[in-house]
Amino acid sequence: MCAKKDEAYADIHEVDYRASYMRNRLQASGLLAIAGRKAELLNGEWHFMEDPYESSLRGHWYKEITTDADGRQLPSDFDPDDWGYMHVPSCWNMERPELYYYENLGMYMRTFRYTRHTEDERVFLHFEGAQYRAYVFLNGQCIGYHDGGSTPFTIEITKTVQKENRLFVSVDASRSHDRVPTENTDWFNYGGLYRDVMLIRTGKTLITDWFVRLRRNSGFKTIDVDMTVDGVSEGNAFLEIPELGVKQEITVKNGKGSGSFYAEPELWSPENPKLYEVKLSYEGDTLSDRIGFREIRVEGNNILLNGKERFLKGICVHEDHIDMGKCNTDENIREIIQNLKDLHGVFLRLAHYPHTRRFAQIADELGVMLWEEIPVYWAIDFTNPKTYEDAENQLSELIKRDRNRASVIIWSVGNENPDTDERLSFMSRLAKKAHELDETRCVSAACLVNMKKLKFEDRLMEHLDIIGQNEYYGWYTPNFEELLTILDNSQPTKPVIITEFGGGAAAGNHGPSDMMWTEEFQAEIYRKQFAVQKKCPFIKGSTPWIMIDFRAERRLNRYQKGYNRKGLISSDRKTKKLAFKVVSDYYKEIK
Ligand code: GCB
Repeated sequence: MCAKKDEAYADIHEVDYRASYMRNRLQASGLLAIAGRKAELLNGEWHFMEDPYESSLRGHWYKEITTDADGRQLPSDFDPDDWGYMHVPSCWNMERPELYYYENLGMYMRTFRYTRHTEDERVFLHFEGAQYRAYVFLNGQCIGYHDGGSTPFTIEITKTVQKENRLFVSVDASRSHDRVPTENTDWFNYGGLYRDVMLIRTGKTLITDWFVRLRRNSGFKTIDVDMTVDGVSEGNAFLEIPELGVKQEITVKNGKGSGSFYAEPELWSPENPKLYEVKLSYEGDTLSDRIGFREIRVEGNNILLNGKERFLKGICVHEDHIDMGKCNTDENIREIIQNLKDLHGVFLRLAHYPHTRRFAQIADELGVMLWEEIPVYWAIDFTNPKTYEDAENQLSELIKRDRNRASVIIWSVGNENPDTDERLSFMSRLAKKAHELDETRCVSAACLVNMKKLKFEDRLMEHLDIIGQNEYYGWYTPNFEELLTILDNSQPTKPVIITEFGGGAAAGNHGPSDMMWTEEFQAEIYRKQFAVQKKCPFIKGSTPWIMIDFRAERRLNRYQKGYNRKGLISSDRKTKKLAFKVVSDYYKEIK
């Protein structure tokens, strides 16, 4: 392309250079259901350059202007075809030593060829995750941007795609106060295109979203389906579950369809993770998935799975790997689940943001119940309406992505936020939204103890189905007698999960059990915690903090060295600390 007069260097005076890229926000409403679709992966080696001054955005590099209006070559500052390579998906921090701490803008570019298969074909570009904001440019046009580092987004490119394509994605991994999460977290976000990128082709009409689930309180005998379509907005859709003999017609009107029908599925549970092939077709478009049917609800202080009381024997886990960062693999997920099983556990709290879609798919198969969370963490900008929009959108994208997963039983709207009016309004709205989008699961949040009243008390609890409660007796707070007082003072009318407790230990550091940072000290905290927790009738689950040590830039003492060491397993995964056995012995005992 050539520059218009004076266009080439105008950018150096432009302050609000991001504004022009922020017209088409990619959000939950445009997210495409991809289950069973044939995706063409755009993974592999992309050209990449770190761009800490955001020159690519300021200078509109995606337009690739190399000559002026008179055809004279410009001394341009970019040369994407000459940049080095970065693998997609990956976290750039783990790919090159000099990027270990890099959290600003990274510019990706790749070319791809496209040949239309059918006349009325529609084409979508789909990203499973880009940390944190992604600006997407195709063939010299800005086609949209997305906020939120852990949820997927889709852009239709039917009109922009050509035979030969140049795709630029600027990924901004910086932290700021108005984002979700905000700038201070006890983990490292990493940066980059760290999940799959793909092209999806459909016909003129397509199913954009579906929700298939067992209806609560139906005696496990009613399946409900909702769907949304784009294109032909009236017609008949068909839902099939061959193993159950289900062939159901669903009427679509104004782009939406709903149906309910009788079925008696074998119920999904950790002991019997039964999944059914489910297929939904409409106007030549088909979605298919393996879906489990189960009921989760609360009654008084109890959590009931398929009508039976369950104690949720669990543990928290971050999406963090010593070599891959946040870039997760099936093998890694299976290893985590194996560790959970070695602990005699059945439940994982996926902290503190949505983990890869593959997690819940594998948990469905292997019979693990999940708590999924959005990063409304600590000191979020609760008074900022844009921050709320971002949080609600991340929640909606997560729920749309995973609501056909039997393994997911709880949506969490956040973690450890102080009980202020602004936070109550922000988070109760999120809880309401989660209930609106999904009437079949429980909504929770990990709350703080009211230390003034020594009580589990938080105004948000009224809006939750299950109360998550973090406490660090034995570590940040010393006196276990006080924990007993707290439990005595609390009369929750809902089930409580102790969503965090634990302490730090450097793997291999041994000593007396009163010496901090030793494995013995950590193990002793667990013994004391369980001795207290098991006396408390309203505690219906526990998720100790945490399965594996994880990267946290704020942890800088000689034992931590940039890692939070509260894991039961070391960061290199070679050592199970002494506390692992304490948890495993305790869970083995309880039903
Ligand atoms: C917490 C946070 C968690 C931290 C943990 C800790 O309460 O929820 O994100 O990592 O404590 O280790 O202090």
